[in-house]
Parts: sequence; C-alpha cells; structure tokens
Amino acid sequence: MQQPSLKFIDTPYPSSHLGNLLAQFRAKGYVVLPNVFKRESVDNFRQEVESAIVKTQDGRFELPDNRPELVYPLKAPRIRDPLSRALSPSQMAPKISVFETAWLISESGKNLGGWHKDRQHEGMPGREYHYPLAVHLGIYYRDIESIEDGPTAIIPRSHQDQNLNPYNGSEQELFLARKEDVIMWDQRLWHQANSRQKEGWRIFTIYGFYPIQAFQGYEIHKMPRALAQAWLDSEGTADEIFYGGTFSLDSVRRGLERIE
Ligand SMILES: O=C(O)CCC(=O)C(=O)O
Repeated sequence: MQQPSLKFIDTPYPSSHLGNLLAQFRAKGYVVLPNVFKRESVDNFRQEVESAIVKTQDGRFELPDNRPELVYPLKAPRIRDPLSRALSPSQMAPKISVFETAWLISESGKNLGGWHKDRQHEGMPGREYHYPLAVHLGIYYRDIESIEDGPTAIIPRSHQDQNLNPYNGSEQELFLARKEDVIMWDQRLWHQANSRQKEGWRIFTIYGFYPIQAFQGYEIHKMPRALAQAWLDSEGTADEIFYGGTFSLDSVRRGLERIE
C-alpha cells in the first residue's frame, strides 16, 4: 500500500502558545489546535481515504482497519504536547496512549445522532476543574465554516458545569476549524453531530487517548518477564486488561496477520 500523502507541521507550539491553547481547553472543554497538517496536503489525503471507504453488510460506511490512513494522522508532531498536558497538571507529564481510532463516515444529508455525553463528571461538578480521564481529537479534513459543513455542536463548559445542557437554553457552539486544524476535546461535553448539507462525504475521525503514569526514567514499555507471563496466562478479558492494558494478545496477533 502506498504511503498516505498527509504532511505535517514539524515545529512544536511555542510554550506560551501551548499554555493558551490548554487554558482554552480547560475553560470551554475544547480547543482548535491550529496548523497541525500542511494545508496543501489535506485534500489529497481526504481523497485517498474516500477511495478506500467500504460499505458494511449492515449498510454503514467504514475505513477498513488495515488501511494505513486509519492511524496516519497520529504521526502529527504537534498533537503530542497538548494531549499529554491536557490529561494532567503534573510536572512529570504522563505518557499518552491511543485507545480509540474511530472514523465516522456518512453520506451528505444523512441524519446523525442526537445530544449526548460520552463521559460523566468526576469530583464536585461546577465547583472546580477535574482533569479528564481521557481526551479526544476530532478531525474533519475540510474547512468547517458553518452548519452546512456538518460541524459537531457542543455546549461549552458543560464538561465542568452540570447545570449546562442542551435542554435549558444553554449557549451552543459549533466546532469550526480549517482543514489543517485538529480539535482537542473533552467528551464530558454535551455534543451532537450535524449532517453535512453540501456535496461529499462527512468524515469525522475520533482518536481517544489516556494517560500512562510513569516515574521519569522508568522503562514502562519493557514488561518484566513475570508480568508478561501473567498476561499470557490470563483467563478471560478482565485478566488480560489487568495485566496487559487495552489490547488483548489475540487482537495484536490478529491485527498483524491482517496487515501481512
Ligand atoms: O460526529 C460527530 O460530530 C460527533 C460524534 C459523536 O457524537 C461522538 O463522538 O460521540
């Protein structure tokens, strides 16, 4: 398979810019990360994705999970610092790990889901900020300028304040961004997809991340052999997750077989 043609801006955000982006993320529950991709490369990448879309037996559209495009945007250098710092105030920033790679693909004009939250509040909602247990990126690969472009609608600040919801007149906003941008958002926000009212596919990639806490200098990715053995000996999914994390041994093996 050919290497996807998406290109990235390599320089990280300067620290004062990053600080502002994170302040917006905490205050509103989302922020637009600007200039993550090279603008001139995005249309080609979207077309590569579109030509790989398949229809499933139950009538959904999907990007097959062995396509390199499925994870290629994760190579963007600019997403790493914001994600890590969004998950923790710690000076020893946590490592981040991907646990969700969802491509929501729909035809123009198709009705999409209603208002919901994917995560609930922790701690004392409305009083103080609690760092999220997971953080998400959302990517459209198009300039999203108005409701016709199919942006996600959200209730700003509803990730923290439980009094805000779509049924009591709380202010709403749309995720507006350029094709080279990426939205970083907190799924405790009330949100709703809007259908695309212009020609062409509506594509929204959602990547989910969680923090892996580690002491600095500790080699977290090298499993002690006894722990690896405990993973191999797991009896059932609960044990596999307990010893080995999100992905099962079987899913790793199956994934590799399919790519070959
Ligand atoms: O497609 C969208 O705009 C929102 C997707 C959504 O509702 C979700 O991630 O739970």
